[in-house]
Amino acid sequence: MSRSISLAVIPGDGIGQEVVAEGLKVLSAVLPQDVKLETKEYSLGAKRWHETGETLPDAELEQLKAHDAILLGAVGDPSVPSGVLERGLLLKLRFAFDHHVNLRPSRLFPGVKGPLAGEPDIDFVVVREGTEGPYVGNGGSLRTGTPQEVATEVSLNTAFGIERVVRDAYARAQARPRRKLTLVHKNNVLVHAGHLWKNIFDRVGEEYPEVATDYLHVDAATIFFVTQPERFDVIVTDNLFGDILTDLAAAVTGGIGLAASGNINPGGEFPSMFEPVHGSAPDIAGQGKADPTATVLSVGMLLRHLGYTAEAERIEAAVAADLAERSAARSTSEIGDALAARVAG
Ligand code: GGG
Repeated sequence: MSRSISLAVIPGDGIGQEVVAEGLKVLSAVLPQDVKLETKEYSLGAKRWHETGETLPDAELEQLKAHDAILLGAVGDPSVPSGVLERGLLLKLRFAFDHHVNLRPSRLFPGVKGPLAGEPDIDFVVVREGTEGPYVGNGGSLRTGTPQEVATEVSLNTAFGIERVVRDAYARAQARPRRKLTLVHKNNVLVHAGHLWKNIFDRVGEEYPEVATDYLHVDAATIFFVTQPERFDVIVTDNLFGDILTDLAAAVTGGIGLAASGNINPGGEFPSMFEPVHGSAPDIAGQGKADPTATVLSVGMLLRHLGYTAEAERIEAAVAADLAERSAARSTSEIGDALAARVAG
């Protein structure tokens, strides 16, 4: 039986171009001969916006729907007003394709020197809600440009949206050896949204008696990420808290250059999208300094999502081996070459 993958590629801005090239290199190297890989690159991001004023036209959104998955690099550029590309491209994709499960694994690979003493055993996954919270764009400003200016950014939390991501997180926790799920919110202050999250978390938990649960306020969670990261297994949280916590998680597991993510549409109605957690890093763009490992691990997540489990495991093993042996600084393409050689060999 011949198999095929139709992949949409959005390198985007800054280092996105460089790291995606390495991700594709490793993808081509890991796929068996009988798998036909078809990629289509979409030229979206700062350059396109400057040329046409477009961020993600509906026609391209429609074309993207036809792919099995999307690989995205990074979005954002200092020459474009803040928010134009993030909202008009990255969030538009997440919302249009109902990527309500934003999956962000964090693991301290053996040999990686993180900032924490004693090389703690860090291996957890943050299930970040991806389509609600304060990211929905429900806000505006009044009396703009005057000393009396008022701005609102209202957090949207629906029972439907919370329940589906909480259910996803329970299922993931149930499937992992430690079977532990932590809800992170701030329900002592954000009482309306926080209690809705907690009530749903507790109710759904009754269906998962084997999953041990706990609750942390987000500020306490930041402390435990640094002082006791090994206590976490699966974390479920809202869009904003998840965005911030996963950067902290990256910092304690070797840096943002190693942090992979998947924007999952669990029902498969739309293509899921995989991207490094990091942004476009314009300060180092074009210099071959970016670490492509986060993108390569995101390619691994993509393959796992599409059912190529053995290939995903080969990528994870190649990254683990590469990280364990790292000594001298290498360029973006040297790291990509090394990982491609490992997965192929
Ligand atoms: N790699 C994707 C990227 O460029 N992320 C930057 C960003 O603005 N992220 C916001 C978010 O993940 O919600």
